[in-house]
Amino acid sequence: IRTIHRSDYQPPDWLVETVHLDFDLSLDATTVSATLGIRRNGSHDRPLRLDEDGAIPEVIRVDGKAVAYTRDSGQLILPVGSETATVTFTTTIDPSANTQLMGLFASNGMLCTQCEAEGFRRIIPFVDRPDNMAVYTVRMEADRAAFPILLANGEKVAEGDLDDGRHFAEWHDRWPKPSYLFALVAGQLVANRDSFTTASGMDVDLAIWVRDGDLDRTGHAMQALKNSMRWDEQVYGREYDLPVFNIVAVSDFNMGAMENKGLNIFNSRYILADADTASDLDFDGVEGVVAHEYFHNWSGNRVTCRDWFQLSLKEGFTVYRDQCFSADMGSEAVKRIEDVRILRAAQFPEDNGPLAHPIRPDSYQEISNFYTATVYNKGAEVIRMMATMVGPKRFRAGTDLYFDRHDGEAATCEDFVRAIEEGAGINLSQFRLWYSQAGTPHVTARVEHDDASGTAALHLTQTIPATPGQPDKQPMLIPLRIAAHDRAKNAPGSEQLVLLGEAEASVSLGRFSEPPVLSFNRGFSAPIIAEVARNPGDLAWLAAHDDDPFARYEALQALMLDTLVARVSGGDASHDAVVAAVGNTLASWASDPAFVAEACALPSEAFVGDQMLVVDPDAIRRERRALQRSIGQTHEALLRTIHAGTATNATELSPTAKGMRKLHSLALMLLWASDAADAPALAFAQFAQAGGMTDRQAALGILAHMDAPERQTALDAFYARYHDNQLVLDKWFTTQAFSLRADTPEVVAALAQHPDFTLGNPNRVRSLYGAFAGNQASFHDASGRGYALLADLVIALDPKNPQTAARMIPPLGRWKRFDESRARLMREALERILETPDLSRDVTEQASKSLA
Ligand code: BAL
Ligand code: ZN
Repeated sequence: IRTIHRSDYQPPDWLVETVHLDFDLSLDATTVSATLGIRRNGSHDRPLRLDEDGAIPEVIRVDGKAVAYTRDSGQLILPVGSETATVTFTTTIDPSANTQLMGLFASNGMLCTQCEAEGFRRIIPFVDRPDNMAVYTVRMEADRAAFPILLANGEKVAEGDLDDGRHFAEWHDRWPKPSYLFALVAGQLVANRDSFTTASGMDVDLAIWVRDGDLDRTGHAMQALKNSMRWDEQVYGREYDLPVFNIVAVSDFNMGAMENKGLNIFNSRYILADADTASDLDFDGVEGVVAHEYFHNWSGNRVTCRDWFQLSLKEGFTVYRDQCFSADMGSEAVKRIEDVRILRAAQFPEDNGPLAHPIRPDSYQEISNFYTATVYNKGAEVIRMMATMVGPKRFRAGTDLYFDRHDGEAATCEDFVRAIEEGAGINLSQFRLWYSQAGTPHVTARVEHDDASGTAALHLTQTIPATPGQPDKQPMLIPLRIAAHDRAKNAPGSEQLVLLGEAEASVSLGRFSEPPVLSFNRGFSAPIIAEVARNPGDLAWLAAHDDDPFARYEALQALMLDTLVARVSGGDASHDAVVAAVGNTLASWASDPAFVAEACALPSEAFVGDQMLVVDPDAIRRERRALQRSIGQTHEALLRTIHAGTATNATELSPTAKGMRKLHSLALMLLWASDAADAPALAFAQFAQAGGMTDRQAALGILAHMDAPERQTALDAFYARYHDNQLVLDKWFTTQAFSLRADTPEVVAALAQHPDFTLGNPNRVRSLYGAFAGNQASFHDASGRGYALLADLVIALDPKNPQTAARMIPPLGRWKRFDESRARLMREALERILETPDLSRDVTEQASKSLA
C-alpha cells in the first residue's frame, strides 16, 4: 500500500476547467456521459492522468478521436498533444451495489452522492484532487415517478418532460469547485421551503428535502440554517452567494453531513428532530451540524484546500466557527464545557496513542482515516488559541484578509496562518508548531509564595510526549489564561494571558498575604493536560468561587478525578471533599441548572482511565459507582427536591429549560446510585410520563443499568413505540450497549443478531458497536469478548463499507494502556483483522498502525 507524503506535493499536470455531465439515472445502471474541458498546467510534455476507482469508460475521446490509454495504480493515462482539449467518455455504474456509500449510491430508493474525499472518481475518471477547480453543468434524466426530484449543485437552468414517463433537469454551478464538492440527488422527496434575504439584498430560496412523513421534523434545522446565515454575515462578514440553498437528508451516510456547494447532503440524524423523537443533544447536534455545513460555504468552498494534508484548514476553522455559533445561540459556558469534554474523550486518547498525528498530517495511506478528532477538534482549538491571543477584532481582521486573499483558491494551512499574522498583527512563527507536532502538551504549574515579601510567582514547565515518527519535540507557544485568587479576601484576581513559549518559565503573580489560589487555563484556553498541585480545599474553593465558569467546572472535576484516581490506585482517599463540594454546587440548582448539571456529573470511566498509566477498568467502574453512591446517599433529600423541581418543561429549547432537563436526569442517576429502594419506580415513572425524548431517553438509560423488572418493561415499550423510526431505534441499541451491567457484552452480541441490526446502515453500526466500544469496563471485559466482537464486526463490515469499518479500530489500538492480559487479547484481535484476506486500504492502515 502506497504512502502519500505531504512533502511530495506537485500541482496537477493538467487541469479540468469545465465539466458537463449527463446522467441517465437508475438504481442499478446509471450511465454518465462526461465532457471535460482540459488545459495543460505549465510547460511540460507529460500525459493526462485521470484518477479512477472502478468506473472505467470503454472509449475515451480527445477532441473527438478515440485514444488508447493505459492504466497504472488507480489512474488512466492518456496522451494529449495540444495545450487544451475536450475529453469525452461514458461510464456505467450500479448505485444499488455501492455499499461503500462513496460516489453515487442508492439509499431507500433514492440516489445521492458522497464525493469527499475521493468518491468522485467512482463516478467518472477525473483529476480528482481539491486543487483542480472546475465549473460544472449537470443534466439528469430519469423516470419521473421513481425520481420526481432531481437536484445538483448551483441553480436549475432547465427542466422538462420526455417520452415514456421520463423527465430531465439541468443544473449549473457558476462557482468553480473541486470535485469533492460535486453532488447530485434524485428521488421522491418533499421540501420544507423558506427564504432568506442576504445583507446585500439577495433573496435565497431555502429547501430542506426529506422523505414524505419526515417534513414536520425539519423545523429546527431550517431555523438553524437561517440563524447560521445571519450569524456568518454578522460575525465574519460572509454572505451566501447563490439564489438557492438545498439540503437533503439521507439515512445511509458515512459522515454526519457534507457541504457540497449549494446542495448539502445530510445524515438524517442531523436534520430530523422533534420533541417526541429527539433529545436536547440531538437538537443541539442538528443546530451545530447545519451551521457547520453552512459555514463551509466560505471556509471550505469559496476557499478550499490545496491537498488533503490541509484538511484542518477547512475543518478546524469550521468547527471553531460552529462552536462559537452554538455558544452564541445558547449558553457559552455550557458549550465550552461540552466541547472540552468531547476533545478529552475523543482527541486526547488519539493524541496519546498509535494513531497520533499532527492536525496537518505528514503522510497517509487512506485519507478517509484522517477525518479525525485531531484534524477537526484539535484543529478548532488551534484556531481558538489564535483568536484568544489577538482578541476578536484583530482575529476578524485576519480572517477578512484570509477570505479576501484566497477567495476562489485552493489554499494551505500556512496561507491561513500568514493571513492571521498579517491581518491581526502577530508573529506566529513558533505557534506554527501546533500544525506540525502531534501529542498533547503537558504543562505543570506551581505557585511559589514568599511569606517575607508577600510576592507570589507561577513556575511553569511544558513537555510534549513522543508520538509515532516524532520522538523529539520543541516547546510550543501555549496561551494560558490564568488568575491568582486571594482566598483570604474571598476575591477573584484579575485575569492575565500568559504566553508560555519555553520549556520552563516563571511569571510574577503580585503580592498576597497568603499563597493565592491558582485558576489555571481558564476557559480551557489551550488544549493541554495541566498538572497543577492543588489541595482539595483550594479545589473546593475554586469550584464555589472562581469567576470563570469553566474553571469552576474544572475544579470540581479535578476534585472528583483526584479522589477516584487515588482510590483506584489502591489508596483510601475519602469521599468527603467531593461530596461536600457537590452538595455546595447542587445548592444553587435553581439559579443555574445547566451549569450545575455539567459540574456535578462525574468524569467518565474512560477519562478516569486516561489519568492512569495502566487502566484498571473494573476498579474504575467500582470506584466511580461508589463515589456516586456517597453523593447520592448524602444528598438524597436535596436530590429528590431537585428531581421533583426540575420536572418543569419537557420541550422548550432555552438554555435554562435544557439545563433543567439535564439536571432532572442527573438527580435521577444519583438517586439510583444511592441504592434508593424506589429508584426503579422513580426512573420508570420518568420514562413513562416523559413529555419529550430527553427525559424519556435519559430514564431509559438509567433503567438499562438496573436489574429491576422495570428495565425490560421500559426497553420493550420503547421498542414497541419507536421501532419504525430508524433514528430512535438507534437509541434503543445504544442504550443497551451503554449499560453498566455485567452482561453487556452478551447483550451486544445478541443485539448484533437482532432483525433490526444491519451492517448496511452506518448509524446502526455506530449505535451498537460505537457505543459499546465507548463503554469502558464492558468493552474491556477481562474475557476479551468485547475485543472479539469488535474484530468480528470490522472483518464483516470491511468488504461492504471499509470507511466505517476502519473507524471502529482505534479502541483496539489502546492496548499499551492496559494490563498484559488485556493487551495481548487486544493485539490478537488486531492481528486477526490483519490476517483477513483482501482487506481494504482503510482497515489495513488503521489496524497495522494500531499494532505498532
Ligand atoms: N467535509 C466532510 C463533512 C464535514 O466535515 O462537514
Ligand atoms: Zn466539516
